[in-house]
Amino acid sequence: MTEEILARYQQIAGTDVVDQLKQLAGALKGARVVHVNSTRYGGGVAEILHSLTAIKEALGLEIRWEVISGDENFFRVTKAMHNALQGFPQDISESALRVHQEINAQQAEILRPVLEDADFVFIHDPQPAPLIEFFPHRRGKWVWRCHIDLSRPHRPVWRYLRDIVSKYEATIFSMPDFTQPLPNLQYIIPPSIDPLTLKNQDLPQEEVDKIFDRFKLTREKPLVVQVSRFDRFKDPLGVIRAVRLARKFTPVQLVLAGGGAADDPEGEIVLKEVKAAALDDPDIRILFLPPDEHLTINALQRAADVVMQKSIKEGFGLTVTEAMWKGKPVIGGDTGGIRSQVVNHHTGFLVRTPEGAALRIRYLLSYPERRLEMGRKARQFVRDNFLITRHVRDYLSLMLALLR
Ligand code: UPG
Repeated sequence: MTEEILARYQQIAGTDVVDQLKQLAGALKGARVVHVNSTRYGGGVAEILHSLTAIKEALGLEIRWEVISGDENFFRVTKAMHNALQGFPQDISESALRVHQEINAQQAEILRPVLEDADFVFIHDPQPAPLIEFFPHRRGKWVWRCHIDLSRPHRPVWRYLRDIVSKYEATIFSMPDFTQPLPNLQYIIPPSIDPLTLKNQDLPQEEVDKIFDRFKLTREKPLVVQVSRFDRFKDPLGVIRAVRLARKFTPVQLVLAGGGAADDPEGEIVLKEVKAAALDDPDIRILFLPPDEHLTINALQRAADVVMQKSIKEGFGLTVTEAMWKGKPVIGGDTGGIRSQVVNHHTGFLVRTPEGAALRIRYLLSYPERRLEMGRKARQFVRDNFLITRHVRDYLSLMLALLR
């Protein structure tokens, strides 16, 4: 089974790539690796951890994925922290920070048997970051993995988090722009997608076509799609505005598909705002999907003529990578990790405003040949840079470097 999985990756990424992974994993045989984050379903971090743990296991590593739990209050505080770290100033009180510490103290006791003995512990994002404070006698190497755009954090909140993440042996960021003055080793590892999952595997055309009937979409108008959690950083209102501007010149319909994540309590509020903005517009569909609708997302991305990710802040943007892998040029916000994927005018377009996005929608819909050509380049760019095999290689190399 294991060899079978690796052979499938080999077909896509090449023999050399998988051989190198086996060699690196061989040098780490017996090492106990644990990843910790704050949700098992919904959002990019969970998406990555599902694949990362599966492929590392296939390579023979002893790997676990643990999820901390917290109450509503905890996730309200951590979402405010997330917003502040991506540059939206937030007032976070001392008592709110105490909630962050207290829940982590409780979770540390639950996870103690696993974390105390691990050789490598990867803690994802700010929610579980304080766990390290409760392991003064840890024996393994602890690494903090940041998934968000930390280029311009709200200072008071960053100062609080900086004191915590300074205790880790190393930190990982998705782009050089996000690194900060820290006393530990900083690594740059961009995220990735897994080409073998339901979300990204090839689909028969009938499967793609079903989307039109299921969601009552017309085949008469080109389809623009944005897939995202309902989060203001993803600018769903900007997407609606862009499509409305574009359709003054060319017919177009829009699907905004999203779901919630257990660690994101703002989703419902933003969804309401989006529904209010779309009102009863017959050419705008708002889809709130359960977190396991991977095939639906896959089909929607394939059915789209144009995929958008008009974020105003983005750590990386797996939805961009997913669409590019399906041969779609992406119109993406000129920000964060989207810049490392969308090579302007080659694999898509970078935009700053709804007006700019509308112009690019019209362009891509007017020149189908260009759309196909950019889509081909986009797929190749993902194959070369953003597949899970590259991601695992980076993790294995980092672990080996930390052992030296
Ligand atoms: N998704 C679904 N269903 C939905 C909506 C989203 O399955 O209804 C998936 C989507 O296909 C993708 C993931 O959820 O696989 C979303 O990932 P991403 O686009 O990366 O956004 P975030 O959830 O915001 O993830 C955080 C960062 C992001 C970074 C990611 C991994 O904000 O910038 O790429 O972590 O580092």
